[in-house]
Amino acid sequence: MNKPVESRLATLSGAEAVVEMLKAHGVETIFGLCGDTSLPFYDALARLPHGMRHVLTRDERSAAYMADGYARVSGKVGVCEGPSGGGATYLLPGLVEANESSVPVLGITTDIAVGSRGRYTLTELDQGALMRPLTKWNAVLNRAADIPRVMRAAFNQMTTGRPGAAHIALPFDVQNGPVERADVWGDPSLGQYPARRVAPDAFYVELAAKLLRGAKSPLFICGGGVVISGGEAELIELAERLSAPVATTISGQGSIPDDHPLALGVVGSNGGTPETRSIVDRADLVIFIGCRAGSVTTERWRHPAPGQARIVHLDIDPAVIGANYRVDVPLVGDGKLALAALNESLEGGARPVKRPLDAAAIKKAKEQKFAKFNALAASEDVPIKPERVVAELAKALDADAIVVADPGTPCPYLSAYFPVRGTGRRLFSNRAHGALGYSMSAAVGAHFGRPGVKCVAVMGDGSFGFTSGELETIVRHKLAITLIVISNGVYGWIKAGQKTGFQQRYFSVDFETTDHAAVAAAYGVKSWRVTDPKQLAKALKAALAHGGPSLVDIVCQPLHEAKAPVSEWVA
Ligand SMILES: Cc1ncc(C[n+]2csc(CCOP(=O)(O)OP(=O)(O)O)c2C)c(N)n1
Ligand SMILES: [Mg+2]
Repeated sequence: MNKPVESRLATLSGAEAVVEMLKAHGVETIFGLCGDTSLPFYDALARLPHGMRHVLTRDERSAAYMADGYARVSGKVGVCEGPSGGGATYLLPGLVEANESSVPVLGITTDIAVGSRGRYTLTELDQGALMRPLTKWNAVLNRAADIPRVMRAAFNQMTTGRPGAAHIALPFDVQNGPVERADVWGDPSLGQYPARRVAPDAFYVELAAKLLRGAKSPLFICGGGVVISGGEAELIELAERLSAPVATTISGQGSIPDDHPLALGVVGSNGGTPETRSIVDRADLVIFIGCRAGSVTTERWRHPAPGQARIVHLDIDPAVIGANYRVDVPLVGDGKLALAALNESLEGGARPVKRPLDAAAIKKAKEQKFAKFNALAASEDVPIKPERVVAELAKALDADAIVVADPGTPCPYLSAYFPVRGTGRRLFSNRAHGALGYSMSAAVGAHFGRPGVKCVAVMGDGSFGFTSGELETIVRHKLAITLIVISNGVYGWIKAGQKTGFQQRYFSVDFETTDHAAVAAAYGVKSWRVTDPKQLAKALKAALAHGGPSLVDIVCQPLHEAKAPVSEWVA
C-alpha cells in the first residue's frame, strides 16, 4: 500500500538531509571530488534546489585547502568532501592544517555501506580512526536518523570555543536511509565564527590590567586569535593606550596594519629579524594573545627568554596557557571580548606608566630592517633576488588584496617584508604544518570567500609540483587569481638547512627547472616567465590586470644563497 503523501514528504533520504543541513547552516560553497560511495550525496546535490555551489577539484587535498582558504577570509565554515578510502586519506592534510590553525572546516567523507564493513570491501578503512587525532570533532554515522543531530554538533564544535575542523563520514546505505523532515533544522549563526563568544573572568582581567599599568616595556605578541575573533580595533586601542609595541606571529598578521607606529611586524625564527628580536628581548611584560607561543614564534622558547618578562596569556583555549611559559596572568576567553575588557579596566584608575621611547625604538628597528631589505630589493642581479619579488609585488598590489604564501621562499620573505596595509586576513600561510602545495588551492578558496578581492598565491617550484593539477580547476571556473612561482630548481629551504647545519653536504634536494609559464599556458592560464628583474614590474602588472587566471614564473636566486629572514641561517 502506498504511504499517504504527507508522510512521504515528512521523510528525506540521508543524502537529502545532509544537503538540507548544510543549507540550514548557511553553507554556500562546497569543494570536493566525486567517488563511488558519494553517488547518493551527489544525486541529492543534483536534484534539490539548494542554491549551493559545488567546486569540483582535481585532488581532495586541494578541496580541503580551498575550504580552508575560504573559511580564513570569509568568516564562515569551509566545507569539503571526498569519497571513501583514498579520498578520505587525501582530504586529511587539509583538515589537519585547518584544525591546528583554528580554522573551521567541515570534511565530509562518504563511506562503504554499514552492511559491508569487515568484508574486504573495496576502499574500506576506519575513517573515524583516521580522522580522530586530526579533527576537533569526528563522527562516522551508522544510521540516517542521526544526521541532523550529528551535523548540528559538528557546526557547533567548529565555530565555538577554539575553532577547528570536523569530519563526518556518511556510509552509502546511511545516505539512502530515512530522516524525519521535522528533525532537519540548524542554527545559521553556527555557520560563522566565532559563533558564541565567551568573556574572560573579571578577576584575571583586573590582574592583567594591573600588570599592564605597571610595566616598563610591555609587548604584545599576537597569534591568529586577534584576527579570528575580529578584535583588531580593541587591540589597537589597547596598544595605543599603553604606547606598547605589537608584534605578531605569521598567523597573526593583520592584527594591526604594518604602517601603524606601534606595529613591529613578525617575530620569530621564520620572518623575524635581529631588529625585531631586539624589541622582544627588551620587554618586561609579554602579552600573548591568541598565540600558542610555539617553537617558531619564540625561536624555540628563547625570545622571550624564560624568566625575562612577566607573562599575560590570553587564549580561547585554556590548554594553550602555560604550556610554554610560566604565566603570571591567565586569561581564558574570546580575544575581542577580553581586549575590550582590558580597555575598560584601564579606562578608570591610575594611568599606565609613560613610555615615550617605545614608538621611537620600533621606528628605528623597522628602519634598520628595511634598509637592508631595500638595498637587496633594488638589486638588478640575475637570478632575481627574492627581496625584489616581494618589493615589486607590494608595489603592484592594492591594499585589500589577499596573498597566500607557501613554505620555502614565500613564507619568510612575505611575512617579514610584505606590508599588510590594513587589518583582517590579508596575508596568510599554512603555518600549522607548512605542507607544500597549499597556496594555489587556498587562493582559490579565498577567491570564492571574497569574490570581489584580488587573490594571489605565491609558491615555490616545489609547491607548484604538488598542486599544478588545480590549474584546470582555476581555468574551468575562469578565476581571476594570480599565481606567482618562485622558480629555483631546488627544495631551497632544505638545502639552506644543509648549508648552515650540515657543512654544505647537499643531498637530494636539487631538481630540474621547469618552465612553469609553459605548463600554465598549456592549461589555458595566461602566463609570463621573468628572468630579468627589470621586466618584473611590467609582468606583475599585466598578470594582475588580466581578467582571468594568470601566472608569473620568476626565475629566482635559490633560497640557500639568499639573505632569508630565518634566524637559524642568519646565525
Ligand atoms: C608536504 C611537505 N613535504 C616536505 C616538506 C619539507 N619542506 C619544507 S620547505 C621545503 C622545500 C620547499 O621547496 P620549494 O617549494 O621549491 O621552495 P624553495 O624553498 O625552493 O623556495 C620542503 C621540502 C614540507 N614542508 N611539506
Ligand atoms: Mg624551490
